[in-house]
Amino acid sequence: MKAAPLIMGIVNVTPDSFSDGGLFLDPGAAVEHGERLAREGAAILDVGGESTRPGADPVSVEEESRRVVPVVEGLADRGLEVSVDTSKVEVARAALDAGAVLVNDVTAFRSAPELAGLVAERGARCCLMHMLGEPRTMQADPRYEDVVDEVRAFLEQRLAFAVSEGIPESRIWLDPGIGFGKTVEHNLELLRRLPEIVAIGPPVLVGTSRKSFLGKIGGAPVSGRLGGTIASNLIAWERGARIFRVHDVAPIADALAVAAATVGPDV
Ligand code: HH2
Repeated sequence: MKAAPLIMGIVNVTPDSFSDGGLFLDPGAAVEHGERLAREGAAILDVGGESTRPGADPVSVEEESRRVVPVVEGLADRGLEVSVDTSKVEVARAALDAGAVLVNDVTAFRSAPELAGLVAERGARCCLMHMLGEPRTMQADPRYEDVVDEVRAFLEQRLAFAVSEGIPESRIWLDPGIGFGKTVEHNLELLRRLPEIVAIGPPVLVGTSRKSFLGKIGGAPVSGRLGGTIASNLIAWERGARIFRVHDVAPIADALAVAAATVGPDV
């Protein structure tokens, strides 16, 4: 039986995120935004202090912690479930201390393998994502023999690593990493053949929200990609994804409720 769709609302505390950079740099504004997303239907709020867009500049541990920790604390204090979008052990530790329950690492513990031990020790959950290369260069000229086979093999290997470090499989989500070292065709192939990723076992998260492949297909600027975001999330639901990382929670919660009522949870 399929589980119900679960929405992860994005709270970017950064000056340079690709679609909402600078909007929620003030901790109070970020907490208020997260509360709004929760009211709109987000089950978990993903707080990030470093942009992963192509070409983004790296951020120091001190700066990332300064951005993220007060926001994690503010949201957790209000009884909301919080995830921290980081690849750094020190930032993750501070965020877990502040009340985060999940570490969303876009490097799947490759940047800092010891992060897996921390997640295990704290009994936290994690999301392991596929990325080809690193954010600075990942969109230069991504190539695969077969993108789905390679992403699946990577996720299986990272899942095995996480489990070997002591994280129970039941606490792990997997993510094909839409837009991370992928052309438009690679992203579409991953969505089309998502059941092959779902077959690995753990719940699958997808993050298509406002991403550039949607603009390349439909011609929409970042501010006009809600339609493409909805379409891609509904396709992903129908093909087995269970967690949806999005900026615009209300319309996507509504769309997913209709999709789930139509095809699921039993189909
Ligand atoms: N996408 C982004 C950031 N983190 N994490 C997961 N698990 N999956 C994703 O697809 C994903 C992610 C990029 O989106 P955004 O946070 O809006 O932008 P930026 O990285 O520029 O802050």
